[in-house]
Amino acid sequence: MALQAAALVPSAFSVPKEGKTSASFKDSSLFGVSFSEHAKADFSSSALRCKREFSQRNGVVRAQTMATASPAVDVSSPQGKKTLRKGSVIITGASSGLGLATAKALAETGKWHIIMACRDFLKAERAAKSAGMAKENYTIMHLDLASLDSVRQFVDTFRRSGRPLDVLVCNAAVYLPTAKEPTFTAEGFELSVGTNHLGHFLLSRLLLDDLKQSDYPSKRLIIVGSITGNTNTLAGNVPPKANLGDLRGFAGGLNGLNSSSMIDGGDFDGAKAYKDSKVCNMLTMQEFHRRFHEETGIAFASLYPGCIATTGLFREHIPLFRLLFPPFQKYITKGYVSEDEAGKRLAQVK
Ligand code: NDP
Ligand code: PMR
Repeated sequence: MALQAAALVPSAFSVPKEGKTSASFKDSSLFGVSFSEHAKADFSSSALRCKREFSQRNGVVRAQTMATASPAVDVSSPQGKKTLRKGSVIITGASSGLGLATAKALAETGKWHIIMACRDFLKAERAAKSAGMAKENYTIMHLDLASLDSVRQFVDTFRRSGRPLDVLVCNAAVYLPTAKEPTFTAEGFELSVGTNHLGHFLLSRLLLDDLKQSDYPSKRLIIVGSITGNTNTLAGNVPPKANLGDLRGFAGGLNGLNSSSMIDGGDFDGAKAYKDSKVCNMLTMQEFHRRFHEETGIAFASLYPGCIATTGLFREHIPLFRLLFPPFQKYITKGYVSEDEAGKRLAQVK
């Protein structure tokens, strides 16, 4: 049965409703497919809990935690009023585009500490500075979503920082529409699905425990989706259309060796791989919400921010596309939004 992206999420922010997904899900795997031993090994939350308990017994974490481990609501303010501590939010891919604009918008409120999870430390530092973000409002931590080891290391580093986690924003992505041949992540998955979906899937799964422990009034996990993955929209019907098929490529490991590099088992198409990865992002939030919302109190959602036609996402596209795409979206589809506006939208739903 073909798994189409139709009617999965509305094109604006929404908390997904339960029970709308037609794919079948199993406990230790996503979409009923065990995608790799690498990923599976770390999905055991009990192992993680052991690790954490171990590191907490070592004074290092405690020492670093002192300043930040205060409860979300502080009742001991001088005026005896209830005050809320700063929220703590991780944003992946905060070194440019939407991620940076969101980080900036949140920093400007003075109510958030932003952990910018980026693959290029220097670029992120420069970006934060040029966005005018005050130093005390952000921390940059290395994360390369194209390596599951890096995802695990990031989670360890984050935990050692002693900061609580109140909101996770999975924003980073790559789009490779002109690639003739597939490229691969460190573990050998096709790069767009590997980065946009599998990297974020592992990150979300590992950080679920941390989010769960947050005492912040609203704890959230947001993934940035895309209208182009929704086949119930005009934009989603521009070929190549997202389609996960019967997941046979996924089942084979997306490695392009003994299996296809595409989820549905077809020939490689970079634009389709991106759209498929966004469908996976949106489905993941629906399924997380169904499985974990009641037990954890975390709100899981995906958001389509509008068409931010000027970002680095289109860096691999042909020059003519990059020239015409912004005016096309501004004046013809009217789907265009600026980076600033999209950042404010995402910051509002954090
Ligand atoms: P950008 O290219 O500006 O931002 C993408 C970010 O992802 C960059 O910071 C990039 O890092 C980071 N990134 C890429 N690969 C990795 C990796 N392996 N590990 C860690 N970080 C990585 O694009 P946008 O701001 O447009 O995209 C942000 C999100 O918005 C994406 O999820 C995209 O799918 C979504 N979106 C965008 C739309 C648009 O019109 N632009 C429309 C709908 C959704 P670096 O700076 O180092 O390259
Ligand atoms: Mg699309 C009718 C509205 C509409 C909207 C809101 C978008 C958003 N697009 C629309 C229509 C069309 N687009 C039409 C009619 C065409 C044919 C001319 C068209 C084409 C097109 C291309 C070639 N559009 C694109 C591409 C891309 O390479 C972009 C893409 O698919 O990236 C994955 C894209 C986009 N159009 C959008 C948005 C938001 C994108 C970027 C999607 C994303 O970043 O996730």
